[in-house]
Parts: sequence; structure tokens; C-alpha cells
Amino acid sequence: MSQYRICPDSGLYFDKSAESLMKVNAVAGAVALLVAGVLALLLGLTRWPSIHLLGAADFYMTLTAHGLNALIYWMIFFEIAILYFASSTLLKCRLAGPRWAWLGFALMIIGAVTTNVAIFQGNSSVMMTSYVPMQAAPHFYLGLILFAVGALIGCFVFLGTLVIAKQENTYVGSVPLVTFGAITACIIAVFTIASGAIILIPTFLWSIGLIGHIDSLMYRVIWWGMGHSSQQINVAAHVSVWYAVAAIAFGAKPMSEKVSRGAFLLYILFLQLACAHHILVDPGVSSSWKIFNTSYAMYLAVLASMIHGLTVPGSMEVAQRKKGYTNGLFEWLRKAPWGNPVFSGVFLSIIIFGFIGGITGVIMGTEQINLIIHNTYYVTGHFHSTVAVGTTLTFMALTFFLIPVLFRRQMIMPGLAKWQPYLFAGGMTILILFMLGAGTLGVPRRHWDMGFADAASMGIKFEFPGMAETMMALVGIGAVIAVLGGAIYLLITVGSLLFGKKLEPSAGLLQSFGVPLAASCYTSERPEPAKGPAADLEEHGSAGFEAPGTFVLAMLLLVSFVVYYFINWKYLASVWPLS
Ligand code: HEM
Ligand SMILES: [Cu+2]
Repeated sequence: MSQYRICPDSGLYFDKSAESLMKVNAVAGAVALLVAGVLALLLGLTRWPSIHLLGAADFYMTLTAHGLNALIYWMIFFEIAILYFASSTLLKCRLAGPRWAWLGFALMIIGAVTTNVAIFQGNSSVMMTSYVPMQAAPHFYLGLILFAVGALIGCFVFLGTLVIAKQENTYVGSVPLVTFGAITACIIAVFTIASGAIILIPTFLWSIGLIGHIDSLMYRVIWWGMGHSSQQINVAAHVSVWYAVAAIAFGAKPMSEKVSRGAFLLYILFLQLACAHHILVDPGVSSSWKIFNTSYAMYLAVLASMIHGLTVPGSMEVAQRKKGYTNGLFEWLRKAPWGNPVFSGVFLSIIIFGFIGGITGVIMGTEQINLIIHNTYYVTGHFHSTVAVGTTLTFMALTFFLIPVLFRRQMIMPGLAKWQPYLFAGGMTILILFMLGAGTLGVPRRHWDMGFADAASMGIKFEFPGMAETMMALVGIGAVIAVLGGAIYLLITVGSLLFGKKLEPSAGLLQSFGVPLAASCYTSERPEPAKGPAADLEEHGSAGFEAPGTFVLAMLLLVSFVVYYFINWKYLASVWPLS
């Protein structure tokens, strides 16, 4: 048996090599988020019409780098850390092939750096989708391919760890729900990376001149096999963390384990098909295929998210009611630990992901009403509510839990940490709502100059409806607040790892830089049965459906959706005069 330690505060098991790998992956993710955040500020200030900070070339370069660093590097580094946590830590098992895991990590770092270098050299401003026939420098694609190979190795290490855990009987019964969610994320990741290889390898060969032509329609279909699925990795991962935080913060059990597991299965079965929503206006794929995907298959995927969105807060409600917070519909929620950023981050993420992300997603995924907002700033508003708040805020919240538990450091500035989720979520909500508003008025996404100065110089004049410019300024204000919230997260995280008081046994960041530890905190004896949060994470069973407050919230969501859905159809009728 290999070396591990048991966290004295949480009871969690940390295999020595898995622990270092979780740390370096999480830290690499945070560095990517830092880059993405600085660039986000520049983008926000450029699209704020009266500031219009960057020139056109810099804007598109910045946009490319922001998208990739935020959506690919930050998310996936952090997810690899989660995969190791969900396998090694939750199953109390040594990590399979730690050397392979380090190789994977090295490839991911080399890949991420290579692509970033290509972007900032200036000839690869193809944005994160890199649609052909736009062409980037060869090392732009090469970096992405290396990163993907590294991530794939990480997935296999995860799967290998599950096999070892089974063989060595490190857990009883079936795997915990959080691990099950991580398995879902991993299966989708393998599909995602395969689609990525199918499209990016030929594109790389095309960029060095070995392939003469790549069909741009085919490119988009296969690219979105990767691009859409990778969002589902994010969703499966952050939903798993939601369940984990419900267990950690409340000792909550899922309302029904079977239903939650079934919902994860729906992700695997139906989310991939829903990638059709990215090619709704493309010629070349048939209307009936599009309609089947976006009007039938998509709803099964949405159903899964709605189940999680209901059962996670529902399980919190059940746990709180057991503790005696039974007055009225919402005492359980009022008396929730709102000052604890681990809880508040996750809860805000659930609300914003569910209400804004969910509703706008269904609107955009409906073939007919999609036409009103296709390729507008609305799209950017949508995905900033799903991944930039839903996933990012969840991972931020989890980090606050991991600082003492994994890194064994006391968090610095706990008073500021309380405010961090509100600041980030508040700024993002302003950003998102006004992106949606501006998009509804027709303001395009990925557009450097909504004033169309070039067109005016050619005598063509175009103006957006009245409020559009104001809304774009408000997007900028939201961006400034959100970036501040993100900066505070990084300040607290990095500051705690460097300067936070060391907790016993003192693992700390130093270990990942090769400084030896006090060997005494690691042991190789068989672990004792878990206590504390670790036990809550391992436990099986269902808590039942007594959660009236959550059902009221769900009804509110339904009503908001229905009203907004019909407003959009009405709006479609008005912009599309047939008589
Ligand atoms: C401080 C927070 C953030 C702010 C203020 C921000 C702001 C922006 C802005 C202004 C754009 C430009 C849209 C356009 O003109 O078309 C953008 C694009 C984008 N953002 Fe963010 N963002 C933030 C965080 C994130 C996060 C956390 C993610 C992902 C996890 C993300 C993913 C993206 C993507 C994928 C794009 C599109 C890139 C492209 O079109 O190729 N953003 N963001
Ligand atoms: Cu999608």
C-alpha cells in the first residue's frame, strides 16, 4: 500500500502522489484564470462604447486568448484535479500510474503555453472556435492537440484508479454519487477529446500545408462535437461538486440517489446530440435533423439539469429541516450559512445557472426563436451564465474548502472571502443581463466596433435601437465588478497558499515544489472508517422528497420560463413580418 494521510479536519483521505497532482493541477487552473481575467477586463473595456480601449487587431487576439484560457485551460486543469479527488480521495485508493499522471500534466502545461505563445505572437486570432478557412499558426493547433493528449492521459489515470479501487476493495457497495458524476464527466471527456482529435489533427496538417482543403461546414459540425461536449464535462463536473458541497456543508443526502444517478446517465445519452444547436443556421444539415435534436433530444438533457437543479437545493432543504428549521417555506434557506463562501458560491451558482443559463439555453436551442438572437451578444450572455458563473463560481467555492483540507493552510482574509461570491456573482449578473439585453436589440458578438466606423466611411449608416449603447456600457460596469470579484478569489487563494498559517500536518504548497514533508503525517496502514465530511461524502441512501420550499422555487422557474418563452415567440412574429 502506498503512502497517504487523513485530513484531521475533514477526515478525507489523501494519497501522497494524488495529493501533489491535485495541487499542481488546481494551481495551473488558477494561473489560467488569472490570464483570462486580465484579458476579460480589456474586452469589457473595449466593448464599452465610450471607452473602446483596444484596437481591432488586439481585440481579436485578446478575445481568442480569453476564450481559450477561461473555457479550456482553467476549466480542464481544475477538472483533472476533481477527477483525482473523486477517484483517489473519495474511494480511499492510491492513484493509478502517478508517473503517467505527471506526464499528462506536463503535456497539458506544454500545450497550454504553446497555444498561448502562438496567440500572442499575433498570427492566430482565430478565436477559440478557430473556424476554417481562417488559419492560425501551426503551433496554435499543435498546443491544443498536446493539451488534449495530456487531458486524455488524466482521464485514463482516473479510470485506472477506479479499477484499482474495485480490485483492492477500498469501498463498499457502489461508488459514491460524486464519483459517479465524475465518471459521467470522464466518459463525456473521452468522447470530446476524440472529436477534438478528428478535427484538430487534420486542421494542423492543413496549417503546415500537407492537406489542401478542409470543408468549412464539416469543420463546424465536428468541432462542435468537441466544443459542445466539453461544456457538458463542465456541467457534469460542477453538478458533482454541488452534490459534494451539499454533503460537506449540510451533511445532506440526495433526495433520491437513483434519480440523481439516472440524471447523470441522461447527460451521457443526450447531451452530445444537443450540439446541433450550434449549427442551427448552417446550410448542409437537414432541418428535420436539427428539429429532432433541438426540440426532442435537447429536452432530455435539459431534464437532467433540471433534476439536479431541483435535487441539490432540495437535499439541502431536507437536511436543514431535519435540523429544526421548519418554519414556513423558506426558514431553511434564510438560516443557511450565507457567510460561508463554500455554500454561498454554490447556491448562487445554482440559481444563476438554473434561472439565467437554463432559460436562455432553451430559448437559443429552439430552432425558430434562435433566429432572433443568433450570433448576437445574447449568446455571450448565455454562456457566461452557464460556464463563467455556473462552473467557475462552483470551482471557486470548492477551492475555499480545499485550502485548509488539501493544501493544509488557513485561509487568509476570511472576512473578504465572505464577500467574494457575492461580488463575482453580482458583477457577472449585471454583465450577463445586459449582454442578453444588447443581444436582443441585435448587437453582434465578437465585434470590435458596434459603431461601424468603417461602414460609415463608405457612406453606409447603421444604428442600433436606442438603449443598445447604454446596455453595452452597463456590460462594461458589470465586467469591472466581476473582474474585481475574480481578483479577490485569486488573491485569497494564492495568498493563503503562500502566507496562510500552516495547519498540522503541514503539507502545504511547498511539497509540490519538492521540499520534503515531515514524513510522520503519512502512513500506509489500512485507513479507518471515515468520520466528518468524508463520511457524508461516502454515504449512500436517499433523503426523500419533503422539500416544499424548493418546489416553490422550481415553480417560479417554470413560470419565468413560460412567460419569457412566449415573449420571444411574440417578438419573433414582430421582427418577421410576413404580410
Ligand atoms: C471576470 C469575468 C469575465 C468577464 C468580465 C468576461 C467578459 C467577456 C467579454 C466582454 C467577452 C467578449 C465577447 C465578444 O465581444 O464577443 C467574453 C468572451 C468569452 N468569454 Fe468571458 N468573461 C469573464 C469570464 C469568463 C469565464 C470564467 C469563462 C469560461 C469559463 C469565459 C468564457 C468566454 C468565452 C468562451 C468567450 C468567447 C470567446 C470567443 O468568442 O471566441 N469568460 N468574455
Ligand atoms: Cu452547446
